[in-house]
Amino acid sequence: MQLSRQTLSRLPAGVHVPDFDPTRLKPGIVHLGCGNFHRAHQVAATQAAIEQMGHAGEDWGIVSASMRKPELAQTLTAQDNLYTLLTRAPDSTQASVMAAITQTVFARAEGETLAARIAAPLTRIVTLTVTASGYYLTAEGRLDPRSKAIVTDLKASRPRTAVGILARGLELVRARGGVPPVILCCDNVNENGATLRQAVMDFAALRGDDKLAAWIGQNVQFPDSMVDRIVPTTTENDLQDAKRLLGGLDDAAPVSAEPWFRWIISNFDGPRPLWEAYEGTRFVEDVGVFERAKLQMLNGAHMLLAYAGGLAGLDTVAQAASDPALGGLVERFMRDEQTAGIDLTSARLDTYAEDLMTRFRNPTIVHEALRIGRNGSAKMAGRVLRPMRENLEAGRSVGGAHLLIASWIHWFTEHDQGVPDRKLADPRAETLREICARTRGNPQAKAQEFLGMENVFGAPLPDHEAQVAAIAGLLQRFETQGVPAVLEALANA
Ligand code: CS2
Repeated sequence: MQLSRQTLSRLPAGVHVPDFDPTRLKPGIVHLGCGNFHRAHQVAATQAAIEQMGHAGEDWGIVSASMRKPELAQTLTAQDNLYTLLTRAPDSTQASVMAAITQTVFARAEGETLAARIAAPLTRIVTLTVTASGYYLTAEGRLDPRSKAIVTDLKASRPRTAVGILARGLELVRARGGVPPVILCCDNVNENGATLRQAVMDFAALRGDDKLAAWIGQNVQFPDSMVDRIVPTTTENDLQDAKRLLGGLDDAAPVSAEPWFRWIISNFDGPRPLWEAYEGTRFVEDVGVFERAKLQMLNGAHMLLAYAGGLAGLDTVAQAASDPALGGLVERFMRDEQTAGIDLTSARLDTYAEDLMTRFRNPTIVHEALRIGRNGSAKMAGRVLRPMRENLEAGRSVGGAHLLIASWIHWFTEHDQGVPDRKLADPRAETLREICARTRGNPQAKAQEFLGMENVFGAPLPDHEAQVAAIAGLLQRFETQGVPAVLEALANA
């Protein structure tokens, strides 16, 4: 038997079930990017808010759009948009049934309907988790007018990209003379609210509608937010655990997450759910410092764990962070390099670093290197290059950043050499493949060309040639000594 509204009453004690009637929810939120992260983050906080708000909570159901996976929309629809959130601590798992989603749709098929939904008067907030690469930004954080998806969307009558769908939805609001919804970006992007606003304005302007661009700039709120919870892909083990905990009911779409949860949102005007009901949510004046700490220390360290770890055969974050050599290097990188420019006391930075290492090592969270490693070219600028640049300008060492970048490049070298499992999931895969083919056997030229990609690395780094040489040196050592031996040597240096 399947998890559904009908079978909700059969759930065993110990499972957290929604404390409201899901059929009474009206859609006040439209969400773009119905992935696991959304289902373990915004949905959980919205559910807690609905429970806390009584009658008023009924205004905050979520229409959630899957950007890439039609089957996810079907699966969730078949179980009345219910699913299990498995919160996994090292020694226990809590199952909670999530019921705040009222409808799941597939964005590609419904671009125009979705835009109309965004413009509907009931919709007060639009949230997004489409990943950093889903915005098609340059290294400077502007909409990349040369990216294929944007070029296509600009000509299309039905928008498919998040930015295109938002521009169209806001165009409809403006035409109707309505109050625009608040657009709340929940992705790991620097100054994510302001960046998204600019990207949507750029999209409108590129379509030739400068008036719409200006109207968006003046009338639509795009608060910044920092989101933090580690959420891996669903595994066979999750399906089995969900079934066991649900007393034998099948859930085809459970999500696992760590207990840690943070959502820091900059204050905005207008109605909203009482998200603070979910512990870890806070509204503040300025999200900047939290965002930098998270992007640099967590996401930056994740990239090093993913690339260097994956190359060394440590396929999950927990394995990589528990490896004495790599774990030590990552911790050093996080504390010595990735704290650059973060305006927090050293005591707070220390605690955050310590918490992060513990979270990374949580053995019940199976977070794959291959997955975190995706779309590196879109993640490099905000997470790695920004602190690296500041460290170089201040004369501090950047050995961890060199190792991270060299590992990323070596990933593509091994792909070029036909090593299995070195997939090239990246929006700039074609260019990266061409560079590798062109510079085969020449680490110096390869490092030079990679670092020369201005849409990834930005303007030349301080003392650029020295950075290229350091990275080329590592590439050479990877070839001759193998990655594990290089990590070992660096850790003991
Ligand atoms: C990860 C993030 O895949 C990635 O880029 O670094 O998804 C990370 O797990 C979350 O941002 C944690 O909050």
